[in-house]
Amino acid sequence: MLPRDGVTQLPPIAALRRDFIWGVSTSSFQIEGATREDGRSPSVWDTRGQKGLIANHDTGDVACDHYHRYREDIALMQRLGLQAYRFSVAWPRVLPQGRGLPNELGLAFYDRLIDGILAAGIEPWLCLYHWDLPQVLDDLGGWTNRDCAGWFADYAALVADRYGDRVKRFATFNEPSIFTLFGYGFGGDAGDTAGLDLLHRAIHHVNLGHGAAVDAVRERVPGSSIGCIHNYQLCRPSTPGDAQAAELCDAYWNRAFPDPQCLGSYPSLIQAAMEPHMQAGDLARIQRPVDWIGVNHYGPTFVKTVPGSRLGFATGDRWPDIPATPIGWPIVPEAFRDTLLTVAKRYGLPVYVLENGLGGHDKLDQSGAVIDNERIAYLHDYIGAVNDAAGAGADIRGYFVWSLLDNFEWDSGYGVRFGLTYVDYPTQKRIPKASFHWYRDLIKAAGT
Ligand code: IFM
Repeated sequence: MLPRDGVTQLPPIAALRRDFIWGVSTSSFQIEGATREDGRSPSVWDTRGQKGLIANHDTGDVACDHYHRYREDIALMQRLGLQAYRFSVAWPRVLPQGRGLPNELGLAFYDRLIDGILAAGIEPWLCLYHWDLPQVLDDLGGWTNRDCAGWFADYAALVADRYGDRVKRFATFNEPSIFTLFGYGFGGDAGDTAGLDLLHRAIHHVNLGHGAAVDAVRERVPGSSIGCIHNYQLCRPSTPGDAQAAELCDAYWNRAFPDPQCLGSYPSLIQAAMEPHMQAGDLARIQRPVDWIGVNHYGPTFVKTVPGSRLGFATGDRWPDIPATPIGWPIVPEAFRDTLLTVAKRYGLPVYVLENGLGGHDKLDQSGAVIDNERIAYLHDYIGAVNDAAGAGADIRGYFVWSLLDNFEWDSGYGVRFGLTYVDYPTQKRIPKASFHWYRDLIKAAGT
């Protein structure tokens, strides 16, 4: 690790391709706000907020007000010198009933956004689903309902038809294992077969939705480049006795989606559990040709056995002496290198790192600046790990920081900040942090 103060050095990047892409990622619900404007309907995350389930009773109602301030945010991207920007479309904004009649006002927002991104010389990467399922569809069972795969494909077709003249990079899902595991997996008791059933149904239907959306986009967008974005963290047992739990966690967390999507089979540890939900031909429906695999990575997942729980495992303590971010996520750059090598070898696809970053509790100092050296040190070491993996033969083609802005960090609300840019929520003022300038310098030095 680099010293924690006054970090200015850039990481080694000599092993990266000459056409390596530098970007940042965001998602609709986390930044847009305007949740009740222009015909948008509630998503499951609006419902969670209304139920008071988010820390500090936060909601996504305003978030970063990106819906109104997107021009300012594109100017930030330009200042960074980005080559690419990943955002997601809010399904409930463009299809308020989840299916059926499109909402022109919602569609027009993404026209303006995409046109602005392109005018800034930045390539738009469009993710179809970053967790904001329309509530109306959840009321029908959401991903536990097999029909949801078809609803998703129809939504993908609408998006591809509308933006495919300008957008060529499409991701189907962001981190399917996270929203299924945290939505249906963790919690509950052993013997809760109904709960487990919902998890397995959701996993399978998301996979079916992926395959159908790949076809829908491919058919409509000539020259499209399509993938799915996986949260892939090597699973480590918290203690030697947790080895089996770590293996099972790996099957659910890391492999339940890319294995069927890219290799045509479920991991052997969960195969039997998936079978009751599968119909003849499903694996072929899921394994549609993709162009790349997206990896989001933060640190290894430590796993403990939890006897009596629904899955039998949960996230556990990290090993002693492993440093952590301010929100307690382990910092192990070598595990990132190993993850990238594992993914590149296992799936044989070009890899894009589509999220990586550090969450903290950044504050303005007396001069009104945010000197986030800890984030810079983290990014330095993790980008160094990308370089190491590339040097060891992994075909890695791009790296996107999570995130452009501080934003709505799901159940943690606004209390956790991942941005290169500080957002002063009461005024919505954007203040580039030290890491913003550091990343800009890196992109400049890379000169791709
Ligand atoms: O904020 C999230 C993002 O939405 C998905 N990946 C992890 C990030 C940090 O928790």
